[in-house]
Formats: sequence, structure tokens, C-alpha cells
Amino acid sequence: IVGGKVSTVESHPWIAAIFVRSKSKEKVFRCGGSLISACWVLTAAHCFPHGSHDKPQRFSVTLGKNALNETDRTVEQNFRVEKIIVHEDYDNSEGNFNNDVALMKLKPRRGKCAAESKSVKIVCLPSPQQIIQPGVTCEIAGYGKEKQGLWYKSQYLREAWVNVFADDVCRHKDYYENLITDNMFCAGRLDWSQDACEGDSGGPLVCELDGRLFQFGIISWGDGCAKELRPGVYTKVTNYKQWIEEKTGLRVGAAL
Ligand code: 4AZ
Repeated sequence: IVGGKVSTVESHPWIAAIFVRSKSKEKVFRCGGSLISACWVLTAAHCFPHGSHDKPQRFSVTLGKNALNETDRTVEQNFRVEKIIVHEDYDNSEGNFNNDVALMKLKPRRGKCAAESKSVKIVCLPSPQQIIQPGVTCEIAGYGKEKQGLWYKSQYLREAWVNVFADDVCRHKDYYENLITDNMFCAGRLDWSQDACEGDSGGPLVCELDGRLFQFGIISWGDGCAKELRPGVYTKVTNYKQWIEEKTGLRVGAAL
């Protein structure tokens, strides 16, 4: 996250930290994600370079994490991964991460996955009728870089606030032109001061609608970070309600 501030996981209790075991057996941070039910994490397809063939045994997911390089056993919940499902139509042949969405199924421990606490909660997904209007301010959070070009990721969870851009602005030739598909939207600051950055991908963009918070976006890509005329690009979560329901067996965006 560029230009935001240090946050706590209690303010983003649905955030998931996805790790992969390297050849030398170290746990390396890979991506952000979000907890959409006790046993399912939503993230970006491009977090898995080998697609659905990526071995789930190599991955782990930590919930309730404040600091990347410290472990607080009193609040963190750690899980092995049972299954990785990358969207069948994920396509980066045009360099724009189309259908950048994936699911991870957590392996239950003693019959249970995530346990709700002050630091671990499930995020609500919007139904397709819930449309997010341009101009709305949404929050993003992650453990990614604080500046493009730094070699290290953020030590602590950080947050920032970005505005949703109208599609015609984001598709303007001065912006991203034809790279933006109907499965994406852009968000950024009018002064380009805050943005997601490398390492934040897979994490959630959450907006308030009718007094409740919903995850409308998955941090996906962008040309650099917090660069003029280069807003962050997000996967449009509402396009994947049916896909998520099919793969997980959950009910998404049901009115309460
Ligand atoms: C990345 O490399 C990345 N500024 C994520 C988001 C953005 C840029 C890069 C948006 O994961």
C-alpha cells in the first residue's frame, strides 16, 4: 500500500495472508486474500502462476495477522490449504489479468476452519444488483510495498482509501484504453497519493453501501503504484457471484 497508514487487522478482520513454501522450505509471502466463509478465501488468479495445478500443499493461509515477520499466536489462525481453484477463463495474454479471481479452500482443524474473533471475520460479498457508483470511496488493505521499486514489502498491515473511477475515464486513451474489460474497474485518488502496490494483489477493496461493508473488488494490477493517470485495477467481484457459488456451494449476496 502506497500513501496510506499502518492499520490493524481488527479494522480489516477478513484479510488473509497467503504464503508459499519455497524450495528452501521457507515461508514466503505471496498475496493477500479475503475470508468469504469459514473455509474459503477469495484472492487473485495471478497469485498462482501454475493455475489450478499449483500444489495446495505448498501454501498456507494466516488470518488475524498484523505484522508479516512476527507471529502473535494469541490472535493468528493458520491453515493448510486443501484446494486451489483458479478461474477457467483467467487470461493474461493481453497483459491485463482478465478474470483475475481464485478461491482457496482451507483445511479444517478438528473439524473447523476460521473461528470468528475480533481479528478474524467473514466479509460480505455484494449481489450483482448492488452497483458501486463512480466517486464512492472504498478501503484497501495489504502487506504490499509502500513504494514501487522498494525491495521489501511492508512489515505491518496498511490501509488506504481510493475512489472508484467511471469506466469511460479508465478506458480513456490517456489511462488504460482497451486493457480494461467488463470484469475490471479502476480506483485511485484524484491526487494519485494512495494506491495498492506489489504484494497487495489478491486483497480486498471494501466499500460501504446502505450502511454495510461489502467486498466489491480484488486488488489485481496497475501500471506502477500511485502514478499519475495510472489508477489501481480491481477485479469486479459482482461478476463472479455464480462462479463463487458453483465452486464453493455457498450462497453469495443473499439479502438478510
Ligand atoms: C502487483 O504487482 C500490483 N497500483 C498490484 C496493484 C497495483 C500494482 C501492482 C496497483 O501486485
